[in-house]
Amino acid sequence: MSSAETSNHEVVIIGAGVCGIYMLHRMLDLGVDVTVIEAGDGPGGTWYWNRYPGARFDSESYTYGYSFNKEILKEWSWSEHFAGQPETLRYLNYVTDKLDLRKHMQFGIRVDAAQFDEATNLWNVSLSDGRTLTTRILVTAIGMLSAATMPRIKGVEAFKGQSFHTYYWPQQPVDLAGKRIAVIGTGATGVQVIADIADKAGDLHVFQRRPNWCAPLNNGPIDDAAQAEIKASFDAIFEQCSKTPGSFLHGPDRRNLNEVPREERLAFWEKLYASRGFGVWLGNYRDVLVDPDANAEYSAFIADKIRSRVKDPAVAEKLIPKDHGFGTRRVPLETRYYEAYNRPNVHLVDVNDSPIECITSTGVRTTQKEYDFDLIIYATGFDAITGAFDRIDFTGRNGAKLADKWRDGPITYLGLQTAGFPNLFTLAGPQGASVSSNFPPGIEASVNWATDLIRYLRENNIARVEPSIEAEEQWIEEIKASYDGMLLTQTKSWFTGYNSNVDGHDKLRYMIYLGGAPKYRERLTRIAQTGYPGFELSGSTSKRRAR
Ligand code: NA7
Repeated sequence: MSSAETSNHEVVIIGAGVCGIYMLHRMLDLGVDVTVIEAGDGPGGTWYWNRYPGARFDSESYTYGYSFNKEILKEWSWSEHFAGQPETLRYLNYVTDKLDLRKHMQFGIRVDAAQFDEATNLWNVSLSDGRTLTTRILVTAIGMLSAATMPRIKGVEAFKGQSFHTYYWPQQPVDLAGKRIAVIGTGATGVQVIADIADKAGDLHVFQRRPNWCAPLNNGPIDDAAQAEIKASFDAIFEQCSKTPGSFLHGPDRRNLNEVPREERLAFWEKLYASRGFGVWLGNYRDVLVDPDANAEYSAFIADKIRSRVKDPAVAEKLIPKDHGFGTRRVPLETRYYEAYNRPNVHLVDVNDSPIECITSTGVRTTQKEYDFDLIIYATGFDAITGAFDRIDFTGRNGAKLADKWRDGPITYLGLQTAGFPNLFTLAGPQGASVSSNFPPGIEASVNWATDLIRYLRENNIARVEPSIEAEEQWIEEIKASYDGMLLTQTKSWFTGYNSNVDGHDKLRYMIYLGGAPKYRERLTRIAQTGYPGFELSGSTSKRRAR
């Protein structure tokens, strides 16, 4: 196809990650003319890009696979309780081929801009290869952590050695053996990288601004007996996930901390600390994430765990967060992270004591010292949830820009649509429940809902759907109410819209729905069953169809 050519579709999906793959499958089932535009050279999204050592998910593997296809559940065998990135990427490629989706995906192409044409009720989608697509429905499946952010440190370009953000870890092997390596950033990503490369690097310097509360992943291989049990229990596994607020296997203990005798709760916490996955965060007494005293007591328990694992008491104290309580930011799950600091080749640099002045051609200069490195790894996070939207120039009705509308924080209805941008489905975007839950179950609910609405539009020859301003206002109030009392709203993190490397992201933003996945799903079902209240359905496609 020549670069100036335009092709028409009924649905265009941006992104071939976990969400885009499932949405494509549902659209093909519906008999829709659909194409997927993907920036990577293959499917996988998050799992295509994040190839850094140690990358793996913190959801139990068997809850991370799609639940919708029994044959896939039977055929695919996860090798570990928490699979690493290469395995997850293989899985997503396997699903893509199993469902024969690849031929509907266009790789290595970015969507630069999308403009809604009110005369035709179509979106014009401008691609990085110069082509334009037109489509009635535009679906974003662009990832919530896909807009990587580099630190605002002078001299990043000056470094002559190898350096990259973890999101852009090269596809070719990176030689770490014996190398002098810097890692900047100690979020969930930094923690995974550090733990994984500590015994490979010659010298590893970790530049830490704020420590996080980390806890053991307690990963392990899945043996044949466990595999058979998992495969026989998928109904129960997904049923359990459907009941918990975050769609994980782990839901809160319904008691408050003080209702349980101290010895019993200490024994319970020991059990949580030794158990797999997010139980240590999400399986706790219900008041730990809302009551400052309960949170302080649990944080003290975890702090002691860190002290017991790090030999140098001064280093241990540096690794214990003092500015926020356990679980009020995303809890990195780790494998021997704290033990890495017991190695003679691993050094913690607290940038609060010695701020980084600049990156030099040979390394990093702090106010106290100059370091030489062969490799600098930036584990500095993402312009989370809305960053990927800001990188596409969306223009809705009356020339309105999405970036302007969302400048001070996202505004949506249900996290699925936004007024003024008809037929734009923001799956896995801000203010839905998928961003605050185990991702695949979260997106399955949103994709199924969007599919039902698209079917409804087609069956009724309706040209346009968008939420009313009133529905949006009401949803924002609900989102705000869901933040009420949550300790995480008092902490700066990507959950609450903070990023020191992005202009304007220095105050609380209402990025995610915190009311829990079951309540959110109920809401979606009710709206679909009652004719989509809060949405304005207008225009007719019947003439177009009759032609
Ligand atoms: P995060 O959790 O946002 O972590 C980014 C880290 O980078 C964090 O420790 C930041 O410190 C640090 N950072 C950012 N800028 C700087 C500068 N300028 N100097 C020093 N340190 C800096 O991103 P991740 O990729 O780790 O995790 C994102 C999600 O991916 C994760 O939650 C999982 O769901 C998967 P700060 O804490 O802001 O002081």
